[in-house]
Amino acid sequence: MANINYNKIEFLKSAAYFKNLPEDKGIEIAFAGRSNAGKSSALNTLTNRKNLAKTSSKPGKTQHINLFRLDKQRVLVDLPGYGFSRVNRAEKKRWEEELTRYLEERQCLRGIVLVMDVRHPLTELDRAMVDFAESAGRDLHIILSKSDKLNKGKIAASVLKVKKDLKDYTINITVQPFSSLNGSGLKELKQQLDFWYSKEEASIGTDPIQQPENEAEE
Ligand SMILES: Nc1nc2c(ncn2[C@@H]2O[C@H](COP(=O)(O)OP(=O)(O)O)[C@@H](O)[C@H]2O)c(=O)[nH]1
Ligand SMILES: [Mg+2]
Repeated sequence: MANINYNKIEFLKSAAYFKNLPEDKGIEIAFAGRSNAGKSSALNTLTNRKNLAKTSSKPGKTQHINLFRLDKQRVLVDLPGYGFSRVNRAEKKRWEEELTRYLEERQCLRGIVLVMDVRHPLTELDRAMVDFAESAGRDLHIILSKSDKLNKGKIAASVLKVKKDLKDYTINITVQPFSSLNGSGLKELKQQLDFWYSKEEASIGTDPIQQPENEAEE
């Protein structure tokens, strides 16, 4: 299994629409979660950056799909957070359509990391996200963030509850606690990503994905 250096990451592209995404090549892993769940912090902790997400998202572009390149074949995708009250209905609808398309059609999407607050996981919108993943047949790795806010017993109870609530889904779902504050769970997260990025390595092909762009797409 590949041992990937997650610190070696560069901005690739920012896409408002599915059609603006780079060519469907290599392996993508997407991070999703409701706004404020700790997705940006988790990405920053993973990549050892102060503000990875900010490097690409200009104001007003929070609803874009941001792609970052780890190497020629491996891409990390930062999906827009959901449940954001500032987003109007039209914007929400557009986002749902683009997300559905991304989950259903993107061949190179290997797995989704879903970030949820360990203290209140599986909100209605999280459920909708899990259902999206289930109907698109996409495997999920759930990280229960902000684990530094709870004691060991309560963390274990939250993990167990999420596993139990999701036991009837047919996709592979793994669950782990995580803290961007103290780095606990980082090793497990990297192991899962290494696994996904290594899966079917032989079939990735030799063509590199496109080169990074400096200009973000409208
Ligand atoms: N205590 C603690 N706070 C966190 C953690 N991760 C994120 N936060 C805080 O939660 C808030 C939202 O985090 P952010 O990463 O921006 O969430 P996003 O909207 O999902 O990208 C910020 O105030 C973070 O400092 C964590 O692991 N522990
Ligand atoms: Mg964020």
